Amino acid sequence: MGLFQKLAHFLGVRKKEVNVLVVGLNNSGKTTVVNSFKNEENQTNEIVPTVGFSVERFQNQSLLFTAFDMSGHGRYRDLWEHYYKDCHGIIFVIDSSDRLRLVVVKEELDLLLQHPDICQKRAPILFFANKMDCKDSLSSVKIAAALGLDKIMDKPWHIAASNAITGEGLQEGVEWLTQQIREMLSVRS
Ligand SMILES: Nc1nc2c(ncn2[C@@H]2O[C@H](COP(=O)(O)OP(=O)(O)O)[C@@H](O)[C@H]2O)c(=O)[nH]1
Ligand SMILES: [Mg+2]
Repeated sequence: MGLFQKLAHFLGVRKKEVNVLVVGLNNSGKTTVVNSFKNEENQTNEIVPTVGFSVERFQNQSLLFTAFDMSGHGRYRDLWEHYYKDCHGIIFVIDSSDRLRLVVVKEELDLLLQHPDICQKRAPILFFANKMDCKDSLSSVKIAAALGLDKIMDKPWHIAASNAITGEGLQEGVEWLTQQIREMLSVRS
């Protein structure tokens, strides 16, 4: 069974829709990650366009992925924060070769973690230290340290180095996220 099918399979037995947000700065690799989850059949892809801001949504069975860029100098913040309320899990994609913008990534992560719709829930966060194949990329350990991930106490989190183009590292990450969402939903029901 493929990666995505595994996740959809266990979630498919549930009536409830499960929402996974895919966030990160522009150019980090979100669209590439989401595309790697798609299979040929049974997929819908909706792009919600707004001037200067777009949201990509992709649904398969009861699993809905919503991806957007955390950029635009905060002008579109209200538009993307609107999606925080209903999310069950978050995939945070980082370009690990973009050292200059790591400080911006940290600012966005801190704002995400402080947001009222996120800080109240135990939604698991999967970080992809993406573009691990690039010459200048930082290791996942260094990214975790730069972002202060060890300070996240109230939510399960995990960081995996990835290459979204070849798919390397994606499976490990998604398996972790699947397990976490499963536990979270079974505790609640
Ligand atoms: N070398 C390398 N390039 C990547 C990787 N993931 C994405 N890219 C490239 O980075 C660029 C931005 O990717 P995209 O998925 O559009 O980023 P988004 O803006 O976050 O949706 C594209 O040219 C991708 O082909 C990766 O793991 N390694
Ligand atoms: Mg994109």
